[in-house]
Amino acid sequence: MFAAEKKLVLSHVILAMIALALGTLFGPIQALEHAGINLYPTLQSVGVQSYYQGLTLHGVLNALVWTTLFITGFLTLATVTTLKRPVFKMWIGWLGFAMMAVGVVIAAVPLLLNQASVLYTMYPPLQAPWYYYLGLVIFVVGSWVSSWNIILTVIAWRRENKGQTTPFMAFASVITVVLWQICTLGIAVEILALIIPWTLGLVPGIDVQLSRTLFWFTGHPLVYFWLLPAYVSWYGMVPKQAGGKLFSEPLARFAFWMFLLLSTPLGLHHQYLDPGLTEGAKFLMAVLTLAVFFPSMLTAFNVIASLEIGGRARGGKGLLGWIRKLPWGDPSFTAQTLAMIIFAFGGAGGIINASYNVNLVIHNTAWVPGHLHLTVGTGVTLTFIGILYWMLPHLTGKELWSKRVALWQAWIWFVGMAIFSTGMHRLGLLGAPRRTMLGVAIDNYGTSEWRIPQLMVGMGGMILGVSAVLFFVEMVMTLRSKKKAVVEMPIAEALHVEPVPSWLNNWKPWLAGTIGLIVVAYGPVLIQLVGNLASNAPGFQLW
Ligand code: HAS
Repeated sequence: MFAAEKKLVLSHVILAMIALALGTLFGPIQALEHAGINLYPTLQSVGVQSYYQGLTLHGVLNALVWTTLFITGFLTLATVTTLKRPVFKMWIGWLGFAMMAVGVVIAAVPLLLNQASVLYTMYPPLQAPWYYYLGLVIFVVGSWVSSWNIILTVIAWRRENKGQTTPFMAFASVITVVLWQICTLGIAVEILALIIPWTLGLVPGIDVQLSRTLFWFTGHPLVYFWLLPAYVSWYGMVPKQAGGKLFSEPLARFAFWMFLLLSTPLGLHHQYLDPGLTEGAKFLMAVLTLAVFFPSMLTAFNVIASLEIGGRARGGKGLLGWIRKLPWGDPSFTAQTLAMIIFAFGGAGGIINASYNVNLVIHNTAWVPGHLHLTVGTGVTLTFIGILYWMLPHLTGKELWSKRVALWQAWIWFVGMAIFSTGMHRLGLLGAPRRTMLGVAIDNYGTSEWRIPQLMVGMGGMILGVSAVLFFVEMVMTLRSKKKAVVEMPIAEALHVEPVPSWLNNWKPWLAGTIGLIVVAYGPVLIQLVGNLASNAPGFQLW
């Protein structure tokens, strides 16, 4: 079924994996640098000029390109399969994919030439050539085009099935891409109205604070754009893989609405320490950030309850005996469940980050990359890897090459990340800065207490490198395999089939609430920043 759609999705997934392969290459190299082994002088002979160029490639390819391509492909597949309906228009899907591919190629040129080492946050006044930002715009617009196709598919289905409730995974996919549409308006305005005129020399300078604020308007909900597709799988697929059912579908739908409502008006929690933004606005966004804890806890409860149903259906007894009975021999299940466990620690760290005064201790320290590797680097990425363990066979009709290798890969990632991010968190608490060559910095302003966590970062990074190699070997060997297999998408049933209340099936109030909250939270901030516009910062290339 859906041969044409499968081809489209496979193209997304393969390009996503190529980006991940190149991006992760720099992970162990950076980790080794933190442990005092600096390979960058050697890498100059192959064109990588500095730690900062490597870090930018790592961040852009992993956090932006791998995630966005995988997500648009995966959500397209989840939508058409659960609606049992072809995609709205095939050509729209290919257009979106082609734009993303072209955008990546354009942005890759200055990145590889070391002209765009501005890190993935691209904070002005660091300045890359104009065509780097153009490449990013084309990439993001491509992801919009793919998202519109998902939205139009669901609209068409709703017309054809009047009065019926949209199946959960299609519903959750649409919420995710609508969130993406709304939140990327920030970065679109930043690049088109501020950065490109500035890089072309059409204006004397740039307003640094306004551009940072527009960046985080997108940059925070971006993390939920990464996370929600993982939740689509944790709610919609993992319960089936566990041998059970989804504990409560209405609760899952409610959590998704809450994410749509609350994801965007939070960006200032990345800017607590920025001057020129009012305390009131920072306080409001701190409160809203802590409110996101609520749908996250609903998710934890619902997902763990669903796992328990599965474990007990497989014969698990006692308070925790069901955990042992879960299908730990299935690499797709194991990778995703390990991702959940690691994510719980990342989420707890997020609450620490969000606490206004505690943020003073960790902001701009190595703690933050510790947090982001638990969340996007594992909660999300290891989940996507787990999904690929059934999805690649599903798309290609080929059997997964080796279950055993895939299982080792997941466990090695889990152990490597636990060591790596504990090292990063400790370094942060000891005051080590982020985005800094720590191996070099220790001679100037480090202390002997940094030594052990630095070694943990180096060691954890190498272990993660081994896991990444196993993953890519698994994927390449599966693609080359001659063994045929028919693997279906796992779709979980709900424990109780109950009618979804109309307030959970009606877009209008939720969209109105989302837009209203954004206006309340960001309106005064933007009015103040635009009112005091200071387009005076020249561009710098410090690398
Ligand atoms: Fe964050 C910085 C606050 C979640 C990613 N975050 C970052 C950055 C990234 C990032 C990339 O308030 C760095 C950006 C940069 O470069 O500067 N974050 C939070 C909060 C949450 C949170 C409150 N972050 C995420 C997610 C991310 C992500 C998700 C990516 C996917 N974050 C911050 C703040 C900063 C920040 C500040 C700025 C720091 C600074 O000063 O610069 C929350 O949404 C987290 C809630 C989640 C939970 C976990 C629930 C657990 C679940 C799993 C349950 C299942 C289990 C399995 C346990 C509370 C759902 C059981 C299994 C069995 C077998 C039984």
